[in-house]
Amino acid sequence: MNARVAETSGRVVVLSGGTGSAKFLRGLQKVSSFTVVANVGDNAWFHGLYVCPDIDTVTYTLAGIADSQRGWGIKGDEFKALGQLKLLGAKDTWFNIGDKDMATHLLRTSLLRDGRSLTEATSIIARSLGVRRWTILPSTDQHVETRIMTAEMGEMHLQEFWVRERGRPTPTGVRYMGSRRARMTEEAARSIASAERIVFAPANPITSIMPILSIGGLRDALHKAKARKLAVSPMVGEGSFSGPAAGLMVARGLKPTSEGVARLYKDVVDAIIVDESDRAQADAIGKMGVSCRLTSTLMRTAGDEERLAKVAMEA
Ligand code: FO1
Repeated sequence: MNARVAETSGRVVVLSGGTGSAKFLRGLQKVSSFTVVANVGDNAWFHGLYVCPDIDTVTYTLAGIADSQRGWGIKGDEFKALGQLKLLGAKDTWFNIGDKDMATHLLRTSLLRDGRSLTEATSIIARSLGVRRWTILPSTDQHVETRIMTAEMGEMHLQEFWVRERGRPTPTGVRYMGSRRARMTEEAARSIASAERIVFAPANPITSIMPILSIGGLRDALHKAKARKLAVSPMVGEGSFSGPAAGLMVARGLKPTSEGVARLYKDVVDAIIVDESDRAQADAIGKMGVSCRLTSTLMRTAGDEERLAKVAMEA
């Protein structure tokens, strides 16, 4: 392991996506040290820069500089460079990269061009922003891309589907391009193998957690891990807190509910935390061999975030 990458902090590992996961991690920050194994399937190239939205959302959140209202980017950021790019006729200016956020992508891209791995670049950026107690690890150093098949417009990158097309085309399928060739990083493998508890954050199962599980070696590593493994369901009723989870679950032939999430994760988790309003699903989940813990999963306040994190540490 490179000397610049911090040793795994604590023995709690969180598999994480972006917005929903960030709230949960903000609560967990008050309760425990942890290592994040982050999704990379939403990574994309814009204006020659390598943008890693989920890694950055987690980094900015743990650094206390995230725009938590919007759910992505840096609070108080401006979009002057993007405005100038629009003026110059650049393409793909629908993806709103802020000026300070752009500095992250500039540094990361130049580190990658200098031969550093994504793991090293992530560590350097996180440490520069003051994130020391928590370790953020990309699930792989290779490029993996979540691609959405749609009825109206064919296949596209997740960011094109969600941001450019505002999630409007009907999703008919999902694939994780490059995931079969990609290998989990040594750092992620080590943290999973030595974890006492592995938590799947309340993240979009199809665009945040499944791209992580699709990476070579990762599912096996979870099977072998001695840790208690539990998921926090992002679904309440037939919808999610944010993002396109429900439509994408239906496209994968799953119920857009916590029961559907449990079916997706049943071979890799021992337990799932489900919103108490969905207690009617507890029996079906139990029959899958996954134990079901009911509690309020809403995270409206900092107190809610911390309380849910505590439940996830005890369940
Ligand atoms: N989401 C949007 O809905 N619109 C945007 O313009 C946008 C820009 C953006 C820039 C940097 C970044 O790190 C994230 C950004 N996101 C934006 C969020 C992102 O599209 C997704 O929510 C995640 O990739 C899924 O976790």
